[in-house]
Amino acid sequence: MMRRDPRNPILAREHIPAFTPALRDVSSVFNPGAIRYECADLLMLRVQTRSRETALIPALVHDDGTHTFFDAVATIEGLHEHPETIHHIYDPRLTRLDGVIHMVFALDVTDATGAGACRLGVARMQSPTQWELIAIDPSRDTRNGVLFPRRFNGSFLRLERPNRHTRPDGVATGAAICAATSPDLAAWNLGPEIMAGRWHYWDELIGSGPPPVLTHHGWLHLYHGVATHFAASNIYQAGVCLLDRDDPTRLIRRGAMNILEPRELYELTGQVPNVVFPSGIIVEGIDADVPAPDDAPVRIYYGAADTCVARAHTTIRELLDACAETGIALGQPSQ
Ligand code: BMA
Repeated sequence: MMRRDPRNPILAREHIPAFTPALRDVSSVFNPGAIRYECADLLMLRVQTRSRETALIPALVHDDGTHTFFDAVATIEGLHEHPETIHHIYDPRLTRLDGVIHMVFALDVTDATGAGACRLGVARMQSPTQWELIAIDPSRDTRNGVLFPRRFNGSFLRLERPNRHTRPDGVATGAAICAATSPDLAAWNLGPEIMAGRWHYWDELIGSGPPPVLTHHGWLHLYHGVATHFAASNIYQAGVCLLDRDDPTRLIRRGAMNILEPRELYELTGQVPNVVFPSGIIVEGIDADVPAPDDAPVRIYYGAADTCVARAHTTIRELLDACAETGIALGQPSQ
């Protein structure tokens, strides 16, 4: 149902140009945001250097599978006016809103009290390498933010995954995808929980993947799930659900199975082993905010083992079918 691209991994560390000395011989490139732009797929890559700092680097993946870079890393004007200390910026997710590409991204910060936290920021594209910060929301520790491509009842809508649990190593994490609304893309009011992790199954911890895609049946939403019950390491997989067309805070269906799991070497081994992390979705032929036909081909970009970028191919119909898949009688995961 998901066909891996024969060219996988389509982007790897050795492809990243050394725009600056720090980008010479980078360690990894993964979890790109993706959107159709000027007859190609625009990816916003998360690149990690050997100092374990991150840079966001835009690239175009052309329809013949080749890629090109711009002449610089992406900069976000206004970022440094944020009062907290920013250490990392990562997990960029791209949405076209009112004709302009917007990026939601996560930031690791140290707040005014000296505590570590994760924030979500929103920026608007001026060019693939130049972005303008709209705001960083300091109100809560949250991540995995994705923006819908339209307003609902006059408000912007995003999905996010508040960090409400503390792992044994002290890192905050979360197990539920929630909705948040905003009048201005700057202040976000946390709304209802849409779905939670399913303990014992493939998606115990969850978070949004790419922004939801409108179909004739509702909003298709890819998410990542983490199975934490393996002794050696967590396993990151991709899954899909369907949200109500008029009220996307309402879950309609959620497949019992993952739709992609680490199996190839480039997914099984790397900086973080056993990771497929969906982060970009492009529906062929659909550029605007109109429902995707059931037979439309879909390209999914994902981070593999936090080391490289891979791609998988499917269709809207196959994703819709996956939302209806059930498990075995005993272990039927509940929504
Ligand atoms: C998550 C994010 C992802 C990453 C995954 C596995 O928390 O940081 O970007 O792929 O962990 O390390």
